[in-house]
Parts: sequence; structure tokens; C-alpha cells
Amino acid sequence: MKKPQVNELFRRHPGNPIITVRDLPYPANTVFNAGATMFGDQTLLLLRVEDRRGISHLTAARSEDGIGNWRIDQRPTLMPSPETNPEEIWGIEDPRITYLEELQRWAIVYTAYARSGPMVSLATTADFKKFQRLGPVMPPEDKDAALFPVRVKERWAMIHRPVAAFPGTGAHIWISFSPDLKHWGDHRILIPARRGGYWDANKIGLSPPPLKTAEGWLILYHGVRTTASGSIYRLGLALLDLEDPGRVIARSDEWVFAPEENYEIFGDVDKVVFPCGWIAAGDEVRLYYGGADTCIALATASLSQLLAWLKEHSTRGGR
Ligand code: M1P
Repeated sequence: MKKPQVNELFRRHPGNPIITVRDLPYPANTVFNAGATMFGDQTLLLLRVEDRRGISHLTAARSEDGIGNWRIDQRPTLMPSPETNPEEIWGIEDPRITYLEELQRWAIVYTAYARSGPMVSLATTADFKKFQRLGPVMPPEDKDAALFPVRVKERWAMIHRPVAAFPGTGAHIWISFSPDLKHWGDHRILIPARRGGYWDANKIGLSPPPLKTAEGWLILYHGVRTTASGSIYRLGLALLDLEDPGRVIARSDEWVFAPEENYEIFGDVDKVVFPCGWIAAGDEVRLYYGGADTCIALATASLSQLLAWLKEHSTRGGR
């Protein structure tokens, strides 16, 4: 098998961007950073829609092939509910979806945004019409969170990204555990942000939820490089032990996907690729990502090639 170069690992769909604000049935500012799951035979995206005030809500889009002919809900599917959940007063953002077989429900972990800062909130659903809120599960500032689909030694596990109030400590990826999805503890750093000139120095965050593979939980995460002309959001890979996901068994030194196309470089926030969902079907992975905080795009990859590449380009922890 020919070894793929890093810029061939993810192939952009020629029809990108696959969803823009013009595809919505109601006026809004932008659509980006969608969670993704299979719902029966359909691909379901939960789009982050930012309205013309700057407040985000979530709207479901469904497609037979996961590429085109999206049927988008006529109205917002999940609106912020500041009356019952004051932590949502400035919106709900960046959903990550995980199907929990044990509960026969999907869990949606999203960022709730209020004066106190962004925090991690959780809701579950059986139909993407009615939602049961569990409320905030991590205090601010914390975001970029997703659940594992199964319990780890009897406890649920969640990856998330708190930011320390103390400046200069870096924003790292953490893992925490819970007996009931509501009360979380045993917090520890899982993947530290690197230092110095690295693409993932100082600030990183989980992108889509962890993906179970025969070799471990595959992690795609974003690194935020601060430059004189602004930030660049790029993506890298890591692999966690299947039985003990608190253990990192591989991490790429180099990024694997970066803003290159116009729809990733120019938008409300330039130079951003930001996936919140991916779907594996056999060896193919479909990655749904926000481009420049302004649209939704699709890239595909081969799962076996991602794992082989990571094995060859891994250091274990970070420098
Ligand atoms: O504007 C880029 C991204 O910035 C934030 O991500 P993070 O806190 O991980 O840097 C989020 O607001 C995200 O929605 C946005 O795409």
C-alpha cells in the first residue's frame, strides 16, 4: 500500500462547503461546527447556527448519503433555555453527539455560554425532537467536551478542556469520570498542550468524540497556534488505550489537517477547521467540520491509514 503523505490523509469533498447559511430555512448569521451521528439509515448533523444577534442554537439536518440533499428542520431544534438554564443565556454551541447503547439515547455535550464564561452542559434525546437537559456538568471555563459511548470500569468517561484562570499554564485536554453522567470527578490531564513553537502549543481541545478502533480510542484534536496575524486552528491525532482511556498510547507530532481552502481561510474567524463530528462506516471516516466559523464542510479518510500514519509519526506525550 502506498504510504499517504500527511496532506492526503483527509480528502476534502469536491462539493465543499456542503452546508452554508443560505441552505437554512430561516435567516441567521452563520452555520458551523456540527455534531454528527447515524440516526437509523440517515446521517444526522446537529448544526451550530449563530443568529443575527450572535447567539447560537442547534438545528438538525438529515441526509441519506451524508453528503447532499440535507433536510434541515424548519425551526431551531434545540434553543437556549435561559429561563430554566441561566447558563445558556448567551447561547449553546459546538455539540458533540455520542450514542449511549446502555441508555438507548444519544448524549449531546455542548458549550453553554453565559456571563460566568463557557461551560460544559449535557442533554440526552431518543429522537432529536425532545431533549432532556442534565444541565451544566463542568464549571466555567470549560468546553470542547464529549462522552465515550460505553462505561469504563463501571463509570462514564468524558474528555473536556478547562482553562485555568492562572495565566500561562496552558489549556490542556482532560479526562473525568462519573457514576451517573451528572457528578464528575477523578479529573486529570489527558493530553497536555505542548510549549514553544509547536502547532499545538499552549491551547488545544478535543474535536469530535473519541472513535473506537481495534487499536484504541482514536482522538482528533485541535491545536491553536497564535501568530502575529491571528490564530490558526489545525488538527492532530492521538490514540488512547481501549481498556484504560486515561492512558495515551500515541500522539502525532505533526498536524494532519489545516486550513487551506478559501472556505477555511476566510470567514467570521479566519483560518479555522473545527470538526465536532465524525462517522465511521467500515474503513471510511467522514469528518464534518466548520470552516472559518462560517460553513460546514466534509472530508473523508481511511481509518486504517490514519492508524498506520499515527503509529509511524507518534511520540507518546508531548514536549
Ligand atoms: O473561533 C474558533 C473556535 O473558537 C473556540 O474554540 P476553542 O475555545 O477551542 O479555541 C470556539 O468558540 C469554537 O466554536 C470556534 O470555532
